[in-house]
Amino acid sequence: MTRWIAPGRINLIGEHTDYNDGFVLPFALAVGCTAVVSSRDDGWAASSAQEADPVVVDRTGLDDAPDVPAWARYVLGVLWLLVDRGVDVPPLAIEVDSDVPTGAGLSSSAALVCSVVRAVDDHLGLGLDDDALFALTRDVENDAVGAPTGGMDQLVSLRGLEGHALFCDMRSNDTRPVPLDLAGSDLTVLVVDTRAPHTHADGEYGARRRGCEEAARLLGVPALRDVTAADLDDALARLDDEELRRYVRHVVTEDDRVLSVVRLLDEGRLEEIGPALTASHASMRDDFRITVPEVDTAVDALLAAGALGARMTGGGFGGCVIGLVPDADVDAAGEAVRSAFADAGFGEPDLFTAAPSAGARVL
Ligand code: GAF
Repeated sequence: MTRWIAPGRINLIGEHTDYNDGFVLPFALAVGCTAVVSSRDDGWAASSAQEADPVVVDRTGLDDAPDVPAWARYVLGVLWLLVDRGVDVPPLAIEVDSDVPTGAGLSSSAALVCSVVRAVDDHLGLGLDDDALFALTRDVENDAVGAPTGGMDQLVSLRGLEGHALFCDMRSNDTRPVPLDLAGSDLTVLVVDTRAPHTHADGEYGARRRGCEEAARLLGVPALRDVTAADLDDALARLDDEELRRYVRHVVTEDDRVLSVVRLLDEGRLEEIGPALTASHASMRDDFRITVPEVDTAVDALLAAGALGARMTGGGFGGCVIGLVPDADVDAAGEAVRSAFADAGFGEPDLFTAAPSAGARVL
């Protein structure tokens, strides 16, 4: 039986730009979710090594299965949406098993849906092309699960490449691997899982997205990607609402930072990207307002301990922080974060390193 794996991700830079048709620069992690598909006699069955009970449904639609838990909607949603697209999907059993931490902002859900999509496409011999695979994974999250996310996580889980970050244009969905030679630069991406609870994350994410769409409407552009850094002051002057102004400033400057980091990486100047990472964090903290005290504390501690740059990664309101740290300073940086958390009375963070790994593939 063929076993597919799809990875979680770290976003190096470009936060909340994907649903504004903008730019992102994530990389795939070594941890991932595996999926195996087999035939059965009747209905569709989803089982997970991380869940006690399998879920079995008949082959009807989403509306007929309102009680399916979220993890199984990611699995069965693939089949529901294929039926929607006119595919005759036979009775199937899908088994998944993941080592991506959940609730840490490392895209365990993208790993799940991407592994299932690749495994189902393979099992049924559908031959979906890159664009169709991506559209299906994104639609499962948006339509079958109901999370209004922007597609970055699925794109990098499908297309990540070892040793590279993935530059993604989220309007065209074109992607290009960009070298991220950490070892050759004696640098480490140190990840701090703050384990801060994701309070209000879902509602706040949707509110940011709606705010950005409203700002684009008021500015008369299809999406905030169409406001360039050169247009920013003029655009801000045309908005009355201070909150919308802050959203626009974050998205426009963040797109610009992604482009500047891509330029530096293309030129082999990895050790120079730190200031852009730190500026991205400041923009998320002060303008987009999606950080929490734990992530701000981790960023400050990493920078004070010698990180070249540090930022929260992912949707926000908790989750992980990354620091770009010289290899020689990694232990001290980790200690600095632990001690800052203890001083602030936060729970113990989890620390690990991350290297750019391959996207979805057969194991
Ligand atoms: C989450 C979403 F799933 C992504 O689409 C993206 O918007 C990210 O938050 C913020 O950059 O991971």
